[in-house]
Amino acid sequence: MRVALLGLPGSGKTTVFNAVVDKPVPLAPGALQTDTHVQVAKVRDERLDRLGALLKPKKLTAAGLEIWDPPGLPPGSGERDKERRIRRLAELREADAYVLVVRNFVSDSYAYEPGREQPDPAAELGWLVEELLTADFVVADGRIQRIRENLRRGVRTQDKDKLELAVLERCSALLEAGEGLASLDLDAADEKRIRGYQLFGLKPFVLLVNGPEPAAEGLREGMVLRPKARLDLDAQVEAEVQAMDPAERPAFLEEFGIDSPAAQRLAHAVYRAVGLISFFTVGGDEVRAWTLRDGRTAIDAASKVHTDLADGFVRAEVFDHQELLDAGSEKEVKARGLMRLEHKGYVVKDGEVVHIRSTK
Ligand SMILES: Nc1nc2c(ncn2[C@@H]2O[C@H](COP(=O)(O)OP(=O)(O)OP(=O)(O)O)[C@@H](O)[C@H]2O)c(=O)[nH]1
Ligand SMILES: [Mg+2]
Repeated sequence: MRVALLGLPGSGKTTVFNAVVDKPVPLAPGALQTDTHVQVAKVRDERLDRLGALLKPKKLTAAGLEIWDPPGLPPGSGERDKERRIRRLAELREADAYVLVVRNFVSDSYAYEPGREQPDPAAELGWLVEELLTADFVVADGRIQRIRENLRRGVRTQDKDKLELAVLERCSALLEAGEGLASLDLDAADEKRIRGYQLFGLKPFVLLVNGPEPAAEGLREGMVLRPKARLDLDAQVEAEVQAMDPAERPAFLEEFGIDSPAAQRLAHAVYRAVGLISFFTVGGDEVRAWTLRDGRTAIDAASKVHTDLADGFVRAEVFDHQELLDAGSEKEVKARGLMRLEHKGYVVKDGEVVHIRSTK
């Protein structure tokens, strides 16, 4: 699961990044970030800890979210630099989900726009949404023009092209009207027709208001991307806590009145926005948690673990992790008749232990 942080320069993306990953990157205030930082943030899961305590494997591996921290998106007005802005966004389309970071703290590092020390999260959000949807419009519209041209020339793929064109025209009409694509109710076939364009408007979003206060009136406007989760985070404080020795963190979190660390809250928000669940594998040496989209099947779970497992898939042995904790061992789960043999199409549930029987 690749999660990209998006926001204006100075909104605190790198600070958020440092609050959720294990190896902080240096902040260079005033300097323009040029590269995208990428690290995997571990998803804390008490169920995994309990399985580890029972089975004492050599290795206990948490599920991970790959977090991208790209350079900020400076607001460009209208046509200015449009090409360049759209190209920059193209690389970010590969992410599976986005966290929109808006600044809600006073800052003087807004070098690109003097006099903007006071936060205006609603304006930042509105600008970001417009930028993303404009880029989507350009992609959809470009493709529409090309298909129309192809149809006029009478290419052989007419039927397929016409179906794709119909979906793209629905998208572009919504985008042109300044609406997002969240209301676009695509069936599976139509979704597949335009999946390759990776439109931002069809992806899951989390809204992160970064600052000491939750605040933010007017955030409802410019919400056409319909973030499915919202986080209020003081990234600066959270990054400081994350830089401490893990044993010291809980006391500081309590002092700051923070219920659970940023990494955990961010992971929850992303899980909710995307619709993710966790399943577990328990081998001799390793007990491990994995993420899976809700509604996905045993064969999808198998290919997460290893493509070979999916290729040689025979059956999945499935039981709930709690049944293992209660029984004390896999053998006892089996003896109690709780281990089920499931087919490829079995929909994996949150918290299940899945063992793939495979010919490979
Ligand atoms: N007071 C306060 N300052 C913050 C907070 N988050 C970030 N900052 C400060 O704001 C400045 C910019 O933070 P960064 O995390 O580098 O912002 P960014 O979004 O990564 O910026 P670019 O990479 O240039 O796009 C730094 O000086 C941070 O210390 C916060 O929650 N509160
Ligand atoms: Mg940064």
